Amino acid sequence: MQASVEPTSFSAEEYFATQPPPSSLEDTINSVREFVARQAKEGRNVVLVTSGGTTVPLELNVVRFLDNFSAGTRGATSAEYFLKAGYAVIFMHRQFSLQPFSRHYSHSTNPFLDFLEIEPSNDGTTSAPDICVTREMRQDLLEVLTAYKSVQAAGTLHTLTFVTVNDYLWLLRAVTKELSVLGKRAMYYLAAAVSDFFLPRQKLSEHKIQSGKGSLHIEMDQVPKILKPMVVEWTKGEGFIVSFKLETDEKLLAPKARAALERYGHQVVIGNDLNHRKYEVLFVERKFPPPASTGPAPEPGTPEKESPNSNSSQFVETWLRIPVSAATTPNPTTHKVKEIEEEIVAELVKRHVRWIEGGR
Ligand code: 9Z3
Repeated sequence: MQASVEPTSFSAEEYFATQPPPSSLEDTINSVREFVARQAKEGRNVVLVTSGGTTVPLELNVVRFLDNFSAGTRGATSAEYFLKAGYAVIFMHRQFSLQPFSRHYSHSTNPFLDFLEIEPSNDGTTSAPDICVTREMRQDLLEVLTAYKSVQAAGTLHTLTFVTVNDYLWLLRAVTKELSVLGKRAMYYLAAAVSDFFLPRQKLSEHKIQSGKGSLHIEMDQVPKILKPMVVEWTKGEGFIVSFKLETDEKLLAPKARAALERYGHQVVIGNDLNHRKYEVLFVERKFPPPASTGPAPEPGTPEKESPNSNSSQFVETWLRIPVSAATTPNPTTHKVKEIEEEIVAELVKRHVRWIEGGR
């Protein structure tokens, strides 16, 4: 095989045969196996939530890298609502991106030091002063802390970390295979923003790319489309798989989401426009029963365009919206904004129940 010479597009199989796994993969697999076995024994459904953006290093000793946009809000927020709905959650996220519960006190938007105050000891002794939470923040913190502690006590959240797109792909395959033992009771919620391009290990410069030669030209290869093997091989068609489609041109959302669904054969694509993602998303699902396939599956690496067979009458498209004001202005009584993830998760839980019961 010539894959290490000039590969231009990898199948998933070629990718895993030529790119090295992260060094901690074995330990991760063991921890996931144990988590899944415990949840199965305790009768919980499990959802894998992926979250945050992947990087593509340009050098082996990394100084520069390409990044995909995502703060991790969608994934971290959704994970909380899945936990609230009784799911156990495997939260696979980009290192340092937002996490369930602690996301409420992100250092940039709501630094926790700002709602702590020092109370001098008033018992006349020289004992150390106390640290208190300000009155305005007390109720809010109590709610978040209570939910966090109860999830910790129940042991229903398992957190994994990735940085590069290579870490992500290896982890996704390994975790999916472990989770697939639950069959239909497993859900896969793929909210991470994953690079479409990467530099294979064989093409990576070992040391920092030098600037002496003027402009920089890099040719990247296409990341393999892993949804198809995920549906067919890793989960054997049993898992309930939800992917996200991110666009900046809203006109492309529906056709691209339909094309992804048709091409990979999973259950739901949620389309979101970068600038409106906090208050509207588009659910795209196949009508049931699905029409007979009219052609062979495309070759790996084929661009994801709408096929001539694709027509919108094969799909159900539903906009899920919350008022912009509710998503951006805190409610005066609760001091909270409405989060669209609450609605997204509620809709998916209903569909997952139907999926488990053997409906569509
Ligand atoms: C998403 O579309 C997520 O909803 C966002 C969340 C990345 C927009 P934030 O974390 O952002 O709230 O800041 N994720 C999927 C993006 C993606 O890479 N999709 C692939 C594509 O569009 C398909 S799997 O081609």
